[in-house]
Amino acid sequence: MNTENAGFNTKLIHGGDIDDQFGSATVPIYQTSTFSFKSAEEGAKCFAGESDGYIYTRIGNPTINALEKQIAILENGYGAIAVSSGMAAATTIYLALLSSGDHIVSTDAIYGPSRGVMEKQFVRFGFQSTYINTTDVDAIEKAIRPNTKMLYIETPANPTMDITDLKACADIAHKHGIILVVDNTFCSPYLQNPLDFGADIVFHSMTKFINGHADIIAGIIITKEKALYTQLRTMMINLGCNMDPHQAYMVLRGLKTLSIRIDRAQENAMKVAEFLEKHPKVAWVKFPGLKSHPQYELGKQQMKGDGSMISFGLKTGFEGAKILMNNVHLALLAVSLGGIETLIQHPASMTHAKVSKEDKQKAGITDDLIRFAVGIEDAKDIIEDLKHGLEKI
Ligand code: LCS
Repeated sequence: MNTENAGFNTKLIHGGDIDDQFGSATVPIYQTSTFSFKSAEEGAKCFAGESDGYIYTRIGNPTINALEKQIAILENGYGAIAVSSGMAAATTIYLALLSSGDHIVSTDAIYGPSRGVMEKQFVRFGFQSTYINTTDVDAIEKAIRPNTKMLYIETPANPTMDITDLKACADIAHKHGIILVVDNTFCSPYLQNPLDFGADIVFHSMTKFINGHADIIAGIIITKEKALYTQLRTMMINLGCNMDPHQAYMVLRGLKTLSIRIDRAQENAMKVAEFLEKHPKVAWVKFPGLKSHPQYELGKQQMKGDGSMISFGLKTGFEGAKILMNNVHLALLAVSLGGIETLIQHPASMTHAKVSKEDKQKAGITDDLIRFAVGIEDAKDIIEDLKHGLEKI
């Protein structure tokens, strides 16, 4: 079926490849490392890029390719490159597009390792980075240097839930001739399409909403144009951080229910956020659906929904948070997010533990911040669980 003019949900179900050979309703798993050529001439043509036949799974594979095509369609991109994890996506982008002496400007409150790898590992290769609060558009302008090559943002940011203006970032990036990269993990293509606002590259940890079932680690990079696509694909092939065909099959399976999972999770999240905001032991709540969110209006403009991630703090700080985390039973005390189950975690001591105390403070990753990833259970049970845990404080 041609889904070019179809709606998002139809594209989710019918946007991918179909099996012409046997009419299989799902994309088959081509669990192979290599592909045979019909002749020496055909093999030579494949290697010369004159034929688009498959060669070797690190380079390309029909199951992986079906996922790449479908995500590229959902993000309105030119093409997509599937990789082994969200971190593989981030590091492939850094390594493909930055050289020694180049500088990036990035959101300070991003997933800890996306920042840690730059500041602690890639600094050895001469990469320079500045981390700022990207909700402040003027601060972005000020942070750009003559050697800045990339503006890298996460919106909403993990774990502060700060929302950065996509259109303003695209305008700044293009005025300065730099590339805008957006980590779209917290929204998925269902809730936000950064390429439509002018971003050059979008990536996802598909471990989260896109796969959605807490059983796979995976990532994907989507580009607006062919040139960046080719550069990134070449780096992925050479780094060898390709996806496995079985992994791609699992993600294709999870992807089909993306919109109905998110619809339920964000409906639950709204109820949970409202409950928390009214609770006497809760000091503050940050959720894009609450009018109290500092970038509420911006969120409504660039996101198609509020998502299901909530940050909040207790009046009793980290001591209270520990009691809460030790006394919830439905919510799993676990990192990750975007799955069908509700998770609770403490970023300052878990996902962002390796960010220095001073940088955490500056980025708003305070000691009292609890991150709550709302799942698709019944809202009343999630709220009951929180109520019970909060009573113990
Ligand atoms: N980007 C964001 C926004 C993330 O939240 C994560 C993982 C990654 C990239 C990396 O993806 P991965 O390699 O794990 O597929 N976030 C995690 C989190 O918040 N808790 O556990 C993992």
